[in-house]
Amino acid sequence: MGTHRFGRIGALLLGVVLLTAACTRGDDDEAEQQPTGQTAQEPAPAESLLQTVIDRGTLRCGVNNTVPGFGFETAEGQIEGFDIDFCKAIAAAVFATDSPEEGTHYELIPVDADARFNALRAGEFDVLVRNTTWTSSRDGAEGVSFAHPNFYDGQAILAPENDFGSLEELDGASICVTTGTTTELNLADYFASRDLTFEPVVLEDYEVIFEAFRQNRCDAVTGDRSALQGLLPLWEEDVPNLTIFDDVISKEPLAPGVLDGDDEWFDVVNMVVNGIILAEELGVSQDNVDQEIQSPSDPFVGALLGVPVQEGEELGLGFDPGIGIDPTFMQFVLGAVGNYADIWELHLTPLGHERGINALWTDGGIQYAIPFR
Ligand SMILES: N[C@@H](CCC(=O)N[C@@H](CS)C(=O)NCC(=O)O)C(=O)O
Repeated sequence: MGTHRFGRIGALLLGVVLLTAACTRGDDDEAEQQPTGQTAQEPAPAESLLQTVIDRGTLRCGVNNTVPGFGFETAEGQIEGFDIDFCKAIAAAVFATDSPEEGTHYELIPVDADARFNALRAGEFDVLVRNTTWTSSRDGAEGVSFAHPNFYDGQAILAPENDFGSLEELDGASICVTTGTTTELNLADYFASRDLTFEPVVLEDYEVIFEAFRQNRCDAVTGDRSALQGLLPLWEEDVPNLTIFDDVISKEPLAPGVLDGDDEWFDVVNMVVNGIILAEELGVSQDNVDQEIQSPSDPFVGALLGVPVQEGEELGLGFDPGIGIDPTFMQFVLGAVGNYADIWELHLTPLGHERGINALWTDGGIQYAIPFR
């Protein structure tokens, strides 16, 4: 067991104080405050956000800037990562450009876990692309429509490797967790279901969590495995010999989200995510997209790229799914960020993320895009 600077009682009190001070059930509390039968969603907008974004000329994405690999601010002040590329991809699709530029075609608006759904409802951004788990209450009472998950994640626990041999040994430990997350709720359920106890130390973000962990105010930290894995090398610079247990505490399908009630905008976001995954399956990448545009390998590729390949299509009419943007939108998306494997290799492979269940269904995983047809 880890050493406590304040001891068990201190940690417990801290947990209680923080639980009281913070909006601990976060988005779920907020949803519960709605009168029965009503949802937290704003009235439907007069026009689709698609038109608003086109008129504005800039897409606004709500993002994370503290999770390495997914959305992380570099020393140069640039926010980069896997989720950020999905934001760029949507901008590429909407503005028909294969070089979307920050500040022109898209803006990245960092938002923390607890504020994200209120900010989405308040119209602070057009799409939330921030390691956000699709759950029933977020889909329902919170008024969010989730696109196809761009990353299937699971919750994990990180601790000093010499302190605990297994999750069971964390019985009675203090665990740092971010407020307003599924993580916070799952932790309580997981421990209760195994008759284990723990002392929650509920904090607002990873920066504060790491400080608490470094000062022995919590024995372990829980979060999405994707996030913990990215943070581990950074944290080990200060606290060596950390481990992430293999146990999977929960399912965390992470997906971009938009406000309910705007099918046109939802379709654009959802079809971009699907197109990126389908492109990997069809073998169309950032490297070969130009060649595939000139001469598609097969009709499926032609349909993905909006390029005519069939008899009778000589007049230049390619397949159009009719989602309100140029039917060649995937040409721009692939030119800008590439397919799912391209994005993964750029941002996640260097951090040691294995594809695992995020492999394509054809490779033994569960990533499965709808057909473009
Ligand atoms: N996927 C989970 C967790 C998302 C989340 O916000 N995770 C926290 C930590 S597990 C995070 O990314 N925090 C960023 C930060 O701490 O700055 C959810 O949607 O509730």
